Amino acid sequence: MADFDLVIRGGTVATAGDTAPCDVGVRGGRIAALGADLGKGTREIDARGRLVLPGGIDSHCHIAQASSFGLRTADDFASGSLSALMGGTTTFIPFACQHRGQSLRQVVEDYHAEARGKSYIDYAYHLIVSDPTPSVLGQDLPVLIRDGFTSFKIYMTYERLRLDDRQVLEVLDLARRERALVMIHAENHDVIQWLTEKLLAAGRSAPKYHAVAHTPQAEREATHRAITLAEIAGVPVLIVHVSAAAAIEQIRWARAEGLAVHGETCPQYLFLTAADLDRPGFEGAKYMCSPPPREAANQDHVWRALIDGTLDVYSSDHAPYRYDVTGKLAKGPDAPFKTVANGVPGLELRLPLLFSEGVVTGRMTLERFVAVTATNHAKLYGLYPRKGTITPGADADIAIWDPARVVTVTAALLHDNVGYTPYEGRRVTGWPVTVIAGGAIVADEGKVLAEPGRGQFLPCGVPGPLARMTEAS
Ligand code: DUC
Ligand code: ZN
Ligand code: ZN
Repeated sequence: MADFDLVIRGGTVATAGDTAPCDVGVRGGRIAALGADLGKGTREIDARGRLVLPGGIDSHCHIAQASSFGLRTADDFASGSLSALMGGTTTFIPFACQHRGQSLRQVVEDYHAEARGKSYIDYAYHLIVSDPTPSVLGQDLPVLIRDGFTSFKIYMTYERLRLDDRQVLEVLDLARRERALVMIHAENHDVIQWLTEKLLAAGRSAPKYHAVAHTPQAEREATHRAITLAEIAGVPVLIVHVSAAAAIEQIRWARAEGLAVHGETCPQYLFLTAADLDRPGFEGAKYMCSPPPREAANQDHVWRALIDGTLDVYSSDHAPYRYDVTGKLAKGPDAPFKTVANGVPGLELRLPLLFSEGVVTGRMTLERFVAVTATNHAKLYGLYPRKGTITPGADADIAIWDPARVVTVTAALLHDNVGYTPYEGRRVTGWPVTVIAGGAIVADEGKVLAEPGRGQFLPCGVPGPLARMTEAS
């Protein structure tokens, strides 16, 4: 009789803390043992020459979500989770998005119905709170937080989602009382509106002007204000999709003041630039997201902040809209930039892009890669140590990487429903060739070996910063 259901033998295991040659024994869907020369497994994987990493956690993606203009994202829980899985991500945390007037509890029920039977990977939800009425703050949110929805995103811009400063304070105060984590989209709404109106009045309506309207100063000011409001409310906060060097400086300042301010960035701020929005014709629309990709020189600042710990997590902000009338072209091929759906896809390439440009180049350690792609997400959102690491007792969610595999990216290779990738034609080195979720081999050499619906809903615990997480890994 075998000792384990599965043994991954001869690989190099990396966590956020260490890298070492080590076998991994899996039993009952969990990691049962780490060590040299483990006993026999019913199944065995020869991982010689390979890296054995925790499956990625993508804690910022928009799946089966309706925008405030009524457009629906191109990916549902089946295509989105499959795309994540094939890129080495084994847990994702999309949003259950409340539009104004909607009951938050009903919104959560609706997303549960969307995900059930479809997701290939385990999932949790953040809530998007756009209507913080007294009953939402006093009744719905406290109950939802206790049910495992312990993080929520709020917006300082977007006409139909944004909260004013007083509402932001009220949400932060509730988060402090109930031990939840607030994620803030920090851009100054009035600045963006004012610049947009001036640009459009001058006939500057092409996609490239989106990056002009969403100026870095608007991000810097709102980041500072978000930090200040969290300081006044006395609660940790996470600034999501940080793009501008000037916003990063605000986070550094806050940390130096001893404030519990966390930061997230995304592939589009490391690998795309504002020049991508100026591609011929209307092609720039494919690269439009908020905040937008910045000038080329800005990328270095984002890299440094992700490497030195100023930014804690690296997520995709996968917000998939096809380049057709269901998405980017809904208002026509010449629509003014302000009417084009915001968002870029990135679930599947998030990890390979960072591995190739970060780890393979020697810019980022393997341990830091694991921290910003998996471990810190689990800690931040109360899923650690069940998720995000390789340790006895953790779920056996593992991506086995061939660190030398060279892949040329093309949309046809990907499993989302977007039809294009902003990273078309790039060559990446390193690829997650075998993916294991809950102890089962769910993907191998490009083949999908799992069924939709195997993924389970994960209630989140107390977010790390609220549980006094201070450790920087
Ligand atoms: N910006 C967001 O805030 N959300 C989704 C996509 C985007 O570009
Ligand atoms: Zn956002
Ligand atoms: Zn987003």
